[in-house]
Amino acid sequence: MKNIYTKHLKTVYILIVFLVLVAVSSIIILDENNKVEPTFSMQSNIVNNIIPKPLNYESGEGAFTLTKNSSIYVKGNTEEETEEIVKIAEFLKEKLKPSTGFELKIVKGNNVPSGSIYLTTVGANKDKGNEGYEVITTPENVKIIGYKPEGIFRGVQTLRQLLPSDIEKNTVTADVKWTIPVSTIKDKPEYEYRGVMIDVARHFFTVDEIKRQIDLAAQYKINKVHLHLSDDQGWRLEIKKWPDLTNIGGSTQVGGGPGGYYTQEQFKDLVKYAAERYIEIVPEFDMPGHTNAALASYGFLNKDGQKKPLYTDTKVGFSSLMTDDEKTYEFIEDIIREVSEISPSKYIHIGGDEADSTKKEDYDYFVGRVSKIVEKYGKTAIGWDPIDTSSKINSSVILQNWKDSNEAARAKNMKMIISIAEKAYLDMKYNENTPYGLDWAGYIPVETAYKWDPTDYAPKELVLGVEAPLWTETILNTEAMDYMIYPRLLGYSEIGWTPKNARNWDEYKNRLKSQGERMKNQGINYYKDENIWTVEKK
Ligand code: TNX
Repeated sequence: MKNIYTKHLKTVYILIVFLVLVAVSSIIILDENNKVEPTFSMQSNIVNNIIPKPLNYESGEGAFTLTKNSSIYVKGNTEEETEEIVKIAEFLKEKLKPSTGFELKIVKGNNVPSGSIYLTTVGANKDKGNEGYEVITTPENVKIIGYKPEGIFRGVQTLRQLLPSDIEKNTVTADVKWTIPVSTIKDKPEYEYRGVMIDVARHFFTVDEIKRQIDLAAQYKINKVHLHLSDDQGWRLEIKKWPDLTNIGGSTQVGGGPGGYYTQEQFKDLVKYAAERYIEIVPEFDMPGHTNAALASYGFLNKDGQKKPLYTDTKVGFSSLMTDDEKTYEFIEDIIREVSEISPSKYIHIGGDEADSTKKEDYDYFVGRVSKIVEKYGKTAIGWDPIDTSSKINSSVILQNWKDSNEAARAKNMKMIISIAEKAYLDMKYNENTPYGLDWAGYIPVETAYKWDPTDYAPKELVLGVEAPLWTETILNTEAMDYMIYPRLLGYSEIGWTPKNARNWDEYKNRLKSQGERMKNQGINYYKDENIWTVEKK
């Protein structure tokens, strides 16, 4: 009797477990295909899926619904600030339009009716800093408040992620209810410099291709896009005084393709596009090594007065500017002057890496002198290590640390941008099957890319922020670029934004998983890591 009873119990137990499993997996699959209307529990899930993870959030009951009758209200502390916020409202409106089909009205004022979004700096606390914000959602309104418009812009990126992932589709999706869960998010970044670098020298990418990357990175609150504008294989920015830099030096790329360059007008257009997304373009001219494209453009830069042949291979370390010739410094000053006139960034990156054909004492003198030219034009110089080892370099220069060797920078109290190759190089393959990229610094799976902190490499007070560089020796098109950048950039953005003690891989993994649908809707060719997107792998 007792035995039969136990047997029964077991069967019932197994049946229950089975039913629960079926129910759970069907929810997950429906969620993946986005076929179900969000329920409240899934909406609060949305609050928990934001990347980079906000500092603080509380979810409540109910939801705000965006409809075609919603408006975006804006109000700044001054008329000028209001105008700036109007531009952010226009950005938001344009982001919401393709999938909702709504032509949201933008209204100046604070008499916000129910059903509307309100963007404001009025009454914001200074301790939010330039990029901090709050997104306060009630069933009636969504209010984004920042101390500066920049903070509102960062908050707008959070708002996008609070809406169902269909919001990122570029065609009208009529059957979706555009809800935002009731919640209060208070947020601000850990580090002020959160960058991505694109090497447009090894392979050239058009203005539109770079704009697309800027727009995609902005949603994850990246605020610097560093352009590597010159290297052995190409010079990519028009310099009016020295037109052959682009006519000759810009005429090729790795593998011998046609290359290309940005005119100063195009560069200004890029800068403006980035600034509308509160992203600063950081221009780099790599020197004294990595300069063959310049040496091939002008004979006077060479000892024998002869132009070097153009170079389309990938090996490095063979080229050097003449560090003991005044013509070199006049030439560099022309470049710095022209760039500082069209680049509002406070930084100019002067390279300084792998100058294997420059004697150490010449290198030290050269980088010191060039950093002074940068200062003369009101800018701060950034350089790759070993720039910090020059006795002519002090804490007015920023080190971009790509090797784990920053003792000199520490000793001099130099600020650092952490870009350690083994963790942060977007051109490193994910694993042996990755169709693009290099592996000299090892493979960087999505997990490795996430599991580090800048303070593993430098004392916190010296860390300006983090940057993930994409070198493009093997990157020929947007498809490959997307694949290497995404999804790793989401992790880097979070490392720069979210404090170390609030980050955890197991929890991040779930948020990353839910971002897959958004990236897909945006047409990003992201790497679908099997450890994260298991359901899609049927
Ligand atoms: C090293 S990182 C370089 C680049 C290459 C890259 C390839 C650095 C400052 N220099 O010139 O493109 O490796 O991963």
